[in-house]
Amino acid sequence: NSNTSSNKNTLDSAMLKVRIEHHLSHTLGDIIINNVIDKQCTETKKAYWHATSLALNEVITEKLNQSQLRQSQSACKSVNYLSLEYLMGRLLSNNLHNLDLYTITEKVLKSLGFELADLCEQGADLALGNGGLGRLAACFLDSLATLDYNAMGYGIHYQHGLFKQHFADGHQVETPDMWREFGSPWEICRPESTQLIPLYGHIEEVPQADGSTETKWTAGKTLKGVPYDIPIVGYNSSTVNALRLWQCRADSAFDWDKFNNGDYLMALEQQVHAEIVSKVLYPNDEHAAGQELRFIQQYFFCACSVRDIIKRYQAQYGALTPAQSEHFSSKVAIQLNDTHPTIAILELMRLLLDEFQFQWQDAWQLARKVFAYTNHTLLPEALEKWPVKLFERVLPRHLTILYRINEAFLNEEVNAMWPNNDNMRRALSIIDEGGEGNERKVRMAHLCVIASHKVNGVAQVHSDLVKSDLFPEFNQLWPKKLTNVTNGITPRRWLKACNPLLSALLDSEINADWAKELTQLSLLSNKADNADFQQQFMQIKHQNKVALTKEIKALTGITVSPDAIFDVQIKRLHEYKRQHLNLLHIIALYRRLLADPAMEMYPQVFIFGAKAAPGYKLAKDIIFAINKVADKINNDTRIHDKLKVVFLPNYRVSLAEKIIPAADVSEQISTAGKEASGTGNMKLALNGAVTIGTLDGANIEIAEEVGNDNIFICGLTVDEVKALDQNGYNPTDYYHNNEEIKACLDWLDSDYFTPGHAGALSPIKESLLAGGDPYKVLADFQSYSDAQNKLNVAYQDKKRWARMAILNTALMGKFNSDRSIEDYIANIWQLTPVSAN
Ligand code: DL6
Repeated sequence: NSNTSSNKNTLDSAMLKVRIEHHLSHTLGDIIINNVIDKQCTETKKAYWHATSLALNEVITEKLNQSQLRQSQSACKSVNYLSLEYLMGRLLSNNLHNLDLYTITEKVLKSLGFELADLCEQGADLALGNGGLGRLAACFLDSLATLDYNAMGYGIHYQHGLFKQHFADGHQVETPDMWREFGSPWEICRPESTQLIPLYGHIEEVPQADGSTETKWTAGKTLKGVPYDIPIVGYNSSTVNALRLWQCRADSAFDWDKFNNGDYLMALEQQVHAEIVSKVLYPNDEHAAGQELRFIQQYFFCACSVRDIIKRYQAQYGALTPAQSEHFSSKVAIQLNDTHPTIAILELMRLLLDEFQFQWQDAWQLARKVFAYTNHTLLPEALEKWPVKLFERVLPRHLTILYRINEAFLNEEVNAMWPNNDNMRRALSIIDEGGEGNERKVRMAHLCVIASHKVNGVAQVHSDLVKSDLFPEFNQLWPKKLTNVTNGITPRRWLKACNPLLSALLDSEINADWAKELTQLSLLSNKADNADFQQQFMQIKHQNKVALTKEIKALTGITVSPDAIFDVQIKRLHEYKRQHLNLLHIIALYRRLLADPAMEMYPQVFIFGAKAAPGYKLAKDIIFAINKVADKINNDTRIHDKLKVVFLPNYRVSLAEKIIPAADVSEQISTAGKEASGTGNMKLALNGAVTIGTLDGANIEIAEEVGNDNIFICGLTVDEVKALDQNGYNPTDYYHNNEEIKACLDWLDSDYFTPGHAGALSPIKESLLAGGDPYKVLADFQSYSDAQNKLNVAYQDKKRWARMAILNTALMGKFNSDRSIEDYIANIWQLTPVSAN
C-alpha cells in the first residue's frame, strides 16, 4: 500500500529531525534542552506540534510549487470550487498519511520523547463550516488532489470558525472559536494576489458617441481582499492544490489625523468595519434575509475569487478578450457550492461587460459555459432569497445585470416554451414580486439554474426531487441540465487516518491501495462469515470502543461499558434530522425498563454529538431535553446500566474521528425527503457501524449496496410522507392512539427530568402536538421503535452482527469521494488529470 515511486517523498528521518529542531529553535524561538523541558506540559507539546507542522509544510510547499508549474505547463483545465464553508478539521495527521510520512514522523518524534498521536491532538480544528456541506467541500478537495486534478478551492478566511459549544446545566453555551489565535502553520499569505473590491455607491447612464448609453458604477466604498492559501495534499499522488481563503481588510490604514487628535476609536473605524466581513462564519439558520453582513460576505468572496480566476487565466494565457471566450471556458470551470456563491455569476458578467468590453451575448454565453451549481437542500427556508432593496443599495450595478438576465430569460426562453403565460413568468422569474406587504426578493437558486450549464443534487432521491418538486419547470425547459452526483467521503481521513487498527487489518487483507480504490474492500465480503476474521474485526471495534469510553469519561464524567451497544447520532441539531425521535424512544425504553426491570434488553449507550444554531430555539430545547433525560437515566440505579445517554460537547471533525471508529449503530432517521444526502451515514458504515435509518438521502443507496439484511430501515417513505401531508396529518391521533407516545410526552410535561421545574421540557411536546409535528416524529415512532427492538436482538447474535458490520465496511466502495469527483469530471467539469508520473 505504499506510495508509488514517483510520489515518494525524499524526506528521511535524520532530515526531518533536523528540520523539526530548526523550527523549534529558529522559527518558534524555543530553547531546546532535551532533559530540561517538561515534555508533558501542553506548551511544549504545542511547540513540537507547530515545529513538526512547519517542517512538513516545507515538503508540501515544494510539492505545491511543482504542481502549479506542471499544471500551468500542461495548460490543463481547472475547476474553481466556490464555497462559503470548508470544514477541514485538523491537518497534521492527514497530511502525514497522504504523504506517506506518518510512520517516519512517528519514529522521529518518539526519539525526541513524544507520541505523534498525542501531538496531533494539539492542532486546532479548522472549523470553517457548519456541517455536511462544508465537510463535503473538504472531502472533494482531498479527492481532487489525490486524483491529480487542477483545482482551487475559494472561500473566506474567517477569523472565528463555528462557535465552540459547552453545556451549562444542560443548556448549550456558545463561545468564539479561536482556531488561529497565534497563527496557523499551514497557511501562506499571498499579498501579491490582493484584490480591491468596490461596493455601495450609485450608477448612472452615460451617453455614448454612437447614441447608446452605458451604465457607469461609482462605488461608495472599497474593501481589500488578502488571500491565504492552505495547501491541500493529495494521497499517494504528485499533486498539492490550494484552498485560497480571503481575509477582508480596509483599503487604507487607520485615519492618521483622527489618531493624532486622540480620537483613537474613530481612527480605526474603517478597519473595524472591513474586518467584520471576514470575522465570523455564520451558523446555519442565523442569516435571515436582510442581514447585510452575510450578503456582503457572499459578494466579497465571490468578487475576490472571480477576479483571481481571471487574473490567473491572464497570467497563463494573456489578455481576456471576446475572441478568447471559447478558450476561457475550455480552461475554467466554476462550481457553486449551494447558492451562497451565486453573486459570482453577476460579478463575472459585470467584469466582462464593464472592464473587458464584452458584448452582452458574448459575456452571457461564456458565463453559461463556465458555471455549474450544486443544490444541497430542498428545505424552503434554506433556499436563499435576498431583498431587492439590499441588492440595490450594496450592488446597484449587479442588480441591473440581474434584471437584464431575467428579462432575456423570460422574454426569450420562457416565452418560447410557454407563450404569453404570466403564471409561468411569475413562477420562473429570478424576482419574487412579493405582493401583499411582502417585499420583492431575488431568488438566488433561480439565477443559479438559469446561468449554469449543469445543476446537480447530491443523492439520487434528492436529485429526483429537485427535478420533480423543486424545479419541475426548469427541468421541462432544459431536460438535460438537472442531474445527480451522489456525495462521497474521503477514505483517507474517514478510515485510514481515524481508524488505524482497522486500517492495519485491511492492509493485511487487501492486496491493493484500498484508500484510493475503495471498491477493493468488497473482497472482504468473502470473509464476512469467517470466524477468525469476525473475531479480529470485532476485537478492533471493541478496542475503539474502549478508547471512546475513556474520552466520554474525560469529557462528561459518565461511565459507560465498552460491551454495550454504542448507538450514535452525530450531526447538526435540526428538527428534520429528528434527534427528538431518538430521544422519545430513549424515554420509552427507560419507561419500559422501570415497568419491568427484568426486561430482556442488551445494554445500549446512546451517544449524541450536535451543535444547534444559536438562534434556533427548539434545537436548543432538544439539546437541553437530551441532557436532562441523560442525567436522570444515567443516575438511576434501578435500570442497572442497561441504558445510558451521553451528549458529547463541542461536536466537530476531530471528535467525529474518535466517535466513528467506535460506533456499532448509525442513526440516520431524518424525515423521508428532507435529508439531501447525508455523509455521516457513509463514514459510520465504512467503519463497520450498522445503519438504522429512513429511506432518505444516501441511506437509500447505502441500503442498495449492503442489502436489506445489513441495515435496519424504518419509517415512512417519501411518497408516504407526501400522502400524509396531502390527506392532512394529525399528530394528536398518534398521541391518543399510542399509549406509549402519550405517556412519554406527558412525562416531559412533568418535573420528573427537571426537578422543581415542571414544563421545562414541554416545548418538545408542544412542537409535536400543537406545533403540528412538521417532521412526522409521531408518525414514525412505532416503526422506529420496532426497528430498534430488532437491532437490539440482532446485536445479541454475535456472528450475525459481525457479519453485518463487516459487510458494511466491505460494501461502501461507491461512497468514496474520488468516485463523486470522477462523476463531476465526466458530467460537468471535463478535466484531465496532470501528474508527474
Ligand atoms: O451535500 C452535503 C450535505 C448533505 O449531505 C446534507 O444532507 C445536507 O443537509 C447539506 N446541506 C446543507 C445546506 N443547508 N441546509 N440545510 O447544509 O449538504
